[in-house]
Amino acid sequence: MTVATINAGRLQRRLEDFARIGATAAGGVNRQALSREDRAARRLLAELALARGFHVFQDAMANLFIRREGREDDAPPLLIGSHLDSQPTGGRYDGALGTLSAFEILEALEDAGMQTERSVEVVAWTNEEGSRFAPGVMGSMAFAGAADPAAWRSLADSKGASFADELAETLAALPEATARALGTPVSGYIELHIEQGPSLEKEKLAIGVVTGVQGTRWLQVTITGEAGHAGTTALSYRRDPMVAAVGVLHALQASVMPSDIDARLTVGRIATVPGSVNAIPRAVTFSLDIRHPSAARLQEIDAQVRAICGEQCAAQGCSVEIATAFDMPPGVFSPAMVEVVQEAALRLSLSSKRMVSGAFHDALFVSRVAPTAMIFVPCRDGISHNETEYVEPASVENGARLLLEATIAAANGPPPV
Ligand code: HGY
Ligand code: MN
Ligand code: MN
Repeated sequence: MTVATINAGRLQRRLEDFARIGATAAGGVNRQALSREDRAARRLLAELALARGFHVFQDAMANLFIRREGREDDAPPLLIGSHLDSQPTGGRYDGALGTLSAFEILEALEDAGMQTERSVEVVAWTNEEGSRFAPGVMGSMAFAGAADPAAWRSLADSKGASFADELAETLAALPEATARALGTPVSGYIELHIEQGPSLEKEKLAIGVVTGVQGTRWLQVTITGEAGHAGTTALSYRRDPMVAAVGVLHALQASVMPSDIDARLTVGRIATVPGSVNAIPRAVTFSLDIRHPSAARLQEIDAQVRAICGEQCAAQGCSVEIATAFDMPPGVFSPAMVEVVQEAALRLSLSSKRMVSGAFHDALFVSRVAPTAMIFVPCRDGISHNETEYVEPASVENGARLLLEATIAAANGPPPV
């Protein structure tokens, strides 16, 4: 047995190989959950795993698991990984870095002939992004028993594709994967991910030791007025939902983030019905992604949204409906598993700081059923959910080296509680 080390060149090539699946002209990826491109990436990973003699499993949510046996074969494995699905104009590192680095850990252990006490499994979670089918983190949420997948069967994407059909096709596309029960126990989970923010790069730090994730809530707002002729309907006769929507968005943008440095409010989608140039719309719908490290503040912002919608819609003679499409309270990771990551970073002399994640991750739901921690590495200018997302090769290597060191520590000896 030799000392396991990361093969940085192999990992970089893997990142490039996977970036070609769903590649966009601007250098990013469009590999949305349960799409043909997502299935192609899952197939490539499964084939790489089978070629190394690892076992491949998938559960009813198509979460994909790759297992390398440990000495205590029947003990719950240590789980490492992330996701392979992307935003429609996503970057080549969001999710893929953590998933492919985790696979590199299995290969490094195999190359060194190093056996761990507990088995180590790589996971690629289904639909982390939630962009094609909301909510996000579907696979890990179902794995943690925090949602019943049956509730999602009637979902369809913006083109009418059925979630149930796409899930079935994804499962059928990997006959080599052994079926496994949803929520099979694990001894712990460590996820490597890009920070998707600027702080590590600005502070010239190699690593973020992530202690938790802020809360996220997605609201779908529908404002209904009265359709009418664009040319003949004077102001006094209008009940224009777009005027109400503009009033709501202006009031929210002018108050929520300017008054609270930790608050985030984003309007990612807006649409009108019927969407005709020369018809006053009957209805306007828009999405709101609100986030805060404090659950209480998240609730206050939600209440502020509802109050402002009520005022602006009443002023325009419109009605409003607000649906909650996703509600993920803030979460804190296991101090013991965070300490495993922190001590590994110190052993490797990697500069680090502890931090809370602004983005949500699968780790948040997995932390409800197993001791969990995350590792962040810097990305250029903190840019993500953008085709120009980039990670320096040195940061890729730092992240993978730390994931290997933490994996060996967490897979041997008593599992962190
Ligand atoms: O939206 C998020 O926070 C995650 O990156 N999908
Ligand atoms: Mn991600
Ligand atoms: Mn993302």
